[in-house]
Amino acid sequence: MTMKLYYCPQTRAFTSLWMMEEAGQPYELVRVDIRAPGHPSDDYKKINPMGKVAGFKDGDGIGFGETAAILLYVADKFPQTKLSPPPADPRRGRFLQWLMFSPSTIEPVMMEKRTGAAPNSFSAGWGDYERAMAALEQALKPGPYLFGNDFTAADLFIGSSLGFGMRFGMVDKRPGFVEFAERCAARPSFKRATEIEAREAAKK
Ligand SMILES: N[C@@H](CCC(=O)N[C@@H](CS)C(=O)NCC(=O)O)C(=O)O
Repeated sequence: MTMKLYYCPQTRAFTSLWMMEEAGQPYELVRVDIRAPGHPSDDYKKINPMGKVAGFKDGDGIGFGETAAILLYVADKFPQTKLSPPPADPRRGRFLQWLMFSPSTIEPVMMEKRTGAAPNSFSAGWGDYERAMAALEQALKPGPYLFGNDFTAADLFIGSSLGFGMRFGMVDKRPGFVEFAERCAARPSFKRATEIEAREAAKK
């Protein structure tokens, strides 16, 4: 039952690649060229109905996309990795909240910052940039990770999003964000994923 990660270098699929390296379980990397004419193909849309990367398929299971879903699937499938608090754990709900925070809130506020769109904190699901960043900064303060010493998939996703956002000027380099992103990126799994990414990018 091979796990397949549908991946394209230099995209958001890096977060899922990092997760696979962090989980340390066998998987196959399947290249998807998002810039190829004809992408997304009907075949690929059977994996991820949106046609985006990353995509994921576990053996004969139904394919799916969305980074948060991939991270949660892998973390729950391998409880020994302790990358997700189990369902009965009192931290589970808060873990899920932070796991969803990148797509639900960080991404929209980064776009708000980049485009200069007028915020409407009360009505917009993501609030606004200042509100979201203040909540995140507060949550990261006790450290070293969101749940103390326990590194979870939520740290990985937020570390990845903050690293990306700060690199491209869509997130301010607040000291707490810089330290957190660096701490996450110091993990051996990040180094392995970065090496795979460099190798894959060179094949283009
Ligand atoms: N919410 C999605 C976003 C995925 C996404 O936007 N992927 C981009 C690359 S960074 C993509 O596949 N673009 C090509 C396309 O839209 O066809 C996730 O987190 O997985």
